[in-house]
Amino acid sequence: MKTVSTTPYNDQKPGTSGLRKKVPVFQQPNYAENFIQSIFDSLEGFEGKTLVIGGDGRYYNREVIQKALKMAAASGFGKVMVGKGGILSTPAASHVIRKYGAFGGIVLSASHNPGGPTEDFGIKYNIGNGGPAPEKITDAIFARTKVIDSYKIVDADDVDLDAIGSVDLAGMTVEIIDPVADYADLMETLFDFSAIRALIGSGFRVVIDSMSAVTGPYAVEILEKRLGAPQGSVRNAEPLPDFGHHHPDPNLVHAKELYDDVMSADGPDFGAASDGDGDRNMVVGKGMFVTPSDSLAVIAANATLAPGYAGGIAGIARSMPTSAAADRVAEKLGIGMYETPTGWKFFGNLLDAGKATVCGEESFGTGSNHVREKDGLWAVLFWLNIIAARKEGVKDIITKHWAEFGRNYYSRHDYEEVDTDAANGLMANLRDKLATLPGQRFGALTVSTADDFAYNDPVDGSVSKNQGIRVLFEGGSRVVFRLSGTGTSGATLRVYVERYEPDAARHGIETQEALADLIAVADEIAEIKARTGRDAPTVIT
Ligand code: VG1
Ligand code: CO
Repeated sequence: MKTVSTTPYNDQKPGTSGLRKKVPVFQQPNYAENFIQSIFDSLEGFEGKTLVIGGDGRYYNREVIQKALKMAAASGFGKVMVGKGGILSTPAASHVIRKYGAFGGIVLSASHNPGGPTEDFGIKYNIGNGGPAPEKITDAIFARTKVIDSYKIVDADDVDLDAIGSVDLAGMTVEIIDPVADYADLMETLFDFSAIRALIGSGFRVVIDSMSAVTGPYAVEILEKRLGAPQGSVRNAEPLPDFGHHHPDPNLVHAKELYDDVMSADGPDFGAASDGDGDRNMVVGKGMFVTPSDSLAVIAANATLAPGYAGGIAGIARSMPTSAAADRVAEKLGIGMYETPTGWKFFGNLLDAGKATVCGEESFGTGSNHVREKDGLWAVLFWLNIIAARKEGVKDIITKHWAEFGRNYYSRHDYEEVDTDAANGLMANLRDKLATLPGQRFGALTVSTADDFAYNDPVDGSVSKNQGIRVLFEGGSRVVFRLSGTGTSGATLRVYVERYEPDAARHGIETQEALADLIAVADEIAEIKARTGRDAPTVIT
C-alpha cells in the first residue's frame, strides 16, 4: 500500500446525481483518485465490509474501476463486487447493494449525457439502502475534496474484469458477478411474465432501443430470452464506450427513429428506449407517446395488476416539476402524495419509511420500492404487464385515464449551454420578482402564488432550499424554472409548463398548442429571450 500526496481540485461539487465532468477533466492527474478518496473519507465503519462497483460501460469506465478497486483495498474494504466487464446498470447496482447487504456502491456514469474521449463521465456514491447518497453525505464529500492532500492505493496488477469469479487483490476479495441475472430474477418476482409472454406470443410486437448503452444485455435477457420476443427486438443492444455516437437520452428528439417506427402503419405495437445507465425510460404505443408524468399516474392507477404490487401501493412521490397527474390518482386512491426536489436521492427516505411505493420524475424516470433508483426496464415491464392484463393498447389506456382523471398537458423546454452568468442572472431576477407576482395578470392568466421551492423531508426533518421557481396560476396551470445540475458545459435552463384540462372533449389538442399562452407568459416573466439571446429552446420534451 502507498500513500500518494495530492492537491485539491476546486470543482468537485456533486450535482443532481453525482460528479459529472468531461472525460479530459477526469483524466487530469489524481482527479478521479481525489474524488474517490473523498468519498471514502466521508464514510465511517466500512472496514471489512462490501462495496459494489459498476458503470454504464462508457469511455474511461474500466480505467476508473481499476483505480477504485486498488483504492478500496488500500482503505480497508473486505470485498468489492463488480459487474462483469465493469457493467452494472444503475438500477441493477442498486439491487445488488440491497440484495447482498453491501455497505454501499460506486456507480460510474454520466447517465443520459453522451460518452467518448471528449464527452462526459461521472462518479456517484450510493448508500446501503441502494440509493444515491443524501445531501448530507454529498456535502461532506465536497468539503473533503477541497482540503484533500493524499490518497491511499495498493500497488498491484489490474484485475481481469471479464472473468466471473473471485480473486484476491492485496488482501481484499474482488468478485466479478453476472451483471444481469440478479436483476432479471427480481423483475420476474414483480411482473406477470407468463401473461406478458402470452401477449407477445399472440403477435403483439415490442421493440426496445437500448441506444448502444447499458440496458442492452438486460433487455436481451428479459425481453428476448425470458419473454420470448423475436431475436432483434432489442435494437442497439451492445453497450459501446461512445454509445455508437448516440445521445443516450430517451426522448422524442434522441429516440426519434424508434418513435417514427412505432407510429408507422406497419411498425411495432409498442416501443421503449432507455438512457446511458438504464434508469430512464421512454414509452411509445401505437399512435400515442406517453409523457413520463402520465406514465407515473397510469402505473400508480393500475399498480395492482402487477403481482408485485397486488396488495396496493402506500403512496406516490414525484419531483416538484413533474406534472400533478399522479396527484389525482393518489387523491382517488386515498393514499399519500409527496412532492420532492428534482433528483432521485430525495425519494430514498420516503421509500425506506414505507410512505411511498412508486415514484417518478418528468425527466423520463419512474421506479418503486423494489430498488432505490429509477428503473427504465422496470417501467417498460410494468406497461407490458398492464397491457397484458387489460388487453388494451397504450392509446386506449391513456385516453381512458384522461377521461377519468382529466389531462395535465405538460412540456419541458430546455435551453442548453446558455452563458452561466446570463442563466444565474435570469434566476436572480425571478427571485427578486417573486413577491410582486401574485395577483398580476398576463392575458387570461392570473398568478395565484409564486415561490422558490423548499423541501422539508418528512422523515429526517432536513430542509433543501432553492429547488426551483414556481409560478402558479388560478385554475391550476403553472410554470417552473430551474437550472440543471447534471450538465457539463455552460448552464441549462429548464422551463416546465403545465395546464390541467378536465374536459374530455378538449383532450386531443397538440401539446405545444395547448400550452402556447403559458409558454409566452414564461418568456415574459423570466425574460428568457432577452437574457439568453435564444429564440427557441434547444430541446422540447
Ligand atoms: C436531470 C433530471 C432529473 C434527474 C437527473 C438525473 O437533472 O432533470 O430529474 O433525476 O437528471 O437523471 P437536472 O439537474 O439536469 O435537471 V440521470 O438518468 O442523468 O441519472
Ligand atoms: Co440515467
